[in-house]
Amino acid sequence: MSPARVTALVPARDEALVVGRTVTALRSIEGIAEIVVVDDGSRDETAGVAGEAGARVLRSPNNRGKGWALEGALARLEPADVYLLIDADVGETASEAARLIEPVLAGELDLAIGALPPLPGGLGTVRAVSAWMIERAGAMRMESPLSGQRAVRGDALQACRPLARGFGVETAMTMDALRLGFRVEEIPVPMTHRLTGRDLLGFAHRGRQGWDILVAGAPRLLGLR
Ligand SMILES: Nc1nc2c(ncn2[C@@H]2O[C@H](COP(=O)(O)OP(=O)(O)OP(=O)(O)O)[C@@H](O)[C@H]2O)c(=O)[nH]1
Ligand SMILES: [Mg+2]
Repeated sequence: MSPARVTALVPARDEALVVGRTVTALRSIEGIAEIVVVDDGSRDETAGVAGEAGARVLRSPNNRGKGWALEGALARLEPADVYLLIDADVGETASEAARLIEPVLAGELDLAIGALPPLPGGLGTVRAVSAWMIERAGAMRMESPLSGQRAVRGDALQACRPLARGFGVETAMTMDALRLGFRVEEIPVPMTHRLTGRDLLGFAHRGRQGWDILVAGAPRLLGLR
């Protein structure tokens, strides 16, 4: 039997400062066949830095948001047995993602979600809304419902397509996977990412996240999707 094909997908927008370290760390994980950086209309050198670090780069000239960028990448890529989704801003700590791949490769889980140590930052409102929706839809209590660090079996990810737009992608994927009966668990991972603070930009970011999560989650809660 040939080994399972694992593809890493790294959504990135304006991450030139860190994406190189993330890609390098992913390259240290055994068994990843391909690392694909999904650069979504970055205004900086993200694509060049990612390519130099050894990633394949799928680049879109316009910004489509995280979920649709990932959906577009899946449509273009050769199917994989397992996908590893890793945010571009986790840097060196991406090497810890091996802990997410293992239970999926072992057939123990269909979707392994990385629970990162809590960072100070926001008020937790967006996270609470996401967690509430997931609990309503799938009776699972989550610490890190917004975590973009996840390993997922190819068939489970296919069943959750089309992915929700923008920052709704994680919440919707978890709701869909639970509804469809896939085995979903959180795995603690000692990873970190860029801290979004309590300044104006931080609140704008959270507003966008919250909106995307409501737009993705509401139809699922109402059974419309
Ligand atoms: N492809 C794509 N990636 C994006 C887009 N916006 C953000 N990303 C990437 O998605 C990942 C998560 O975005 P962040 O801005 O770090 O958001 P977050 O970590 O969920 O938010 P906080 O926890 O509040 O900091 C990062 O790797 C971003 O570069 C986008 O429009 N398109
Ligand atoms: Mg982040």
